[in-house]
Amino acid sequence: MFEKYKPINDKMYQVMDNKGNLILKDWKGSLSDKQLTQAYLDMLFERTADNMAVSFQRQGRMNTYPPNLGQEAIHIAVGKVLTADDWVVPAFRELGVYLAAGASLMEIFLYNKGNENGLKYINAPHLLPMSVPISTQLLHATGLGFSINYKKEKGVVFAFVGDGGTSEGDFHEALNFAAVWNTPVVFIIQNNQFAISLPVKQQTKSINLAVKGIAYGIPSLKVDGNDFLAMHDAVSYARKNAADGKGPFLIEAFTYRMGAHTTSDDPTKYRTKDEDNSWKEKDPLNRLKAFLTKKKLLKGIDEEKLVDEFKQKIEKEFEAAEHAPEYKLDEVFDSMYEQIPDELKRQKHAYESFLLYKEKVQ
Ligand SMILES: Cc1ncc(C[n+]2csc(CCOP(=O)(O)OP(=O)(O)O)c2C)c(N)n1
Repeated sequence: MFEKYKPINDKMYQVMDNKGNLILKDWKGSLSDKQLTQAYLDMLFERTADNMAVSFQRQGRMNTYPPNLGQEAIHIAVGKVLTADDWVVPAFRELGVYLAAGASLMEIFLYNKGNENGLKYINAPHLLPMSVPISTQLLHATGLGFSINYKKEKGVVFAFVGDGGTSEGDFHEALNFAAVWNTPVVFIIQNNQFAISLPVKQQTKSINLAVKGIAYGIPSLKVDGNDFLAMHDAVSYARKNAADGKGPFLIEAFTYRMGAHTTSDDPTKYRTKDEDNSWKEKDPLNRLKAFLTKKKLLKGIDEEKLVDEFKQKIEKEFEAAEHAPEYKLDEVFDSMYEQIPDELKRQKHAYESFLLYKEKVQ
């Protein structure tokens, strides 16, 4: 299906242009009109929640937050192909995927308020916690894939990493072993052009990031990550490939982080207005919306009213996070070892003394 898109030729798989017109004239997707419309609404929900998360942080009600603005097509495409048998191994910028896997917004807000209970994902048993140490999660993904084969289970692992993460040794080890052991892992590189302030051109001399998979013997594809239709084709194919026992697949989702790296970052320091504006034309929501509008699929949908309803729902989830109980100190120390080592006991005691001191001085 993707023979024409060899990474070595740097050809990117795209289905529609920036105005929602089909580039591949005889293209037929696998989603119904209803599912396509729902995908757009899911992207809209992700964007609304993401914008509100940034504003909660600005109001001083939440800690640092990594915005997802511009990367929603990747997330919702994966959300649409996930099955209950599949696993999600995140980095930290995949909001729509966490929700599709069953995490609640309340949990996500809770985590970003510094409460680790937010990583429990009560209704998402196959979603791993976000991974702040860059690329370490990919080794877990390969291990999970190995265990699926070993236990003869069904299911596929979706593993995420950023462009910057491809420079870490863990990325290379994970890909190598995933290929050698023929593990059912779909690696998705969200190439959003920057690792904080470092542009991808200074990250690697490779022609693109998809070729890195080819080097390890993994079929790989560069995809327009702002084109929902292309992303959905790619992740559906990769999932089937893995589920059929054909091993890992790598997707470079070519996109742009339209917001800041996190709420502590100021991107105007390292990129230009022109660059930002050129990517606004490729906004993934506008593109899918234009495609659906041409097919008259958005008739009868009052977007403004819908966004208002989304906002009320999101506000409720945030308030629930604000009223959630504090986590117990024991939880910070007790989960790693069966028997807590002396050094950790010492640290726990020191921390307890600090908390008592804080209580006294407040
Ligand atoms: C091992 C490690 N090194 C450095 C950092 C600091 N750090 C946090 S995010 C980041 C950039 C990550 O960029 P990328 O992988 O492209 O993902 P993006 O943030 O663009 O989604 C860095 C260097 C870290 N968290 N972990």
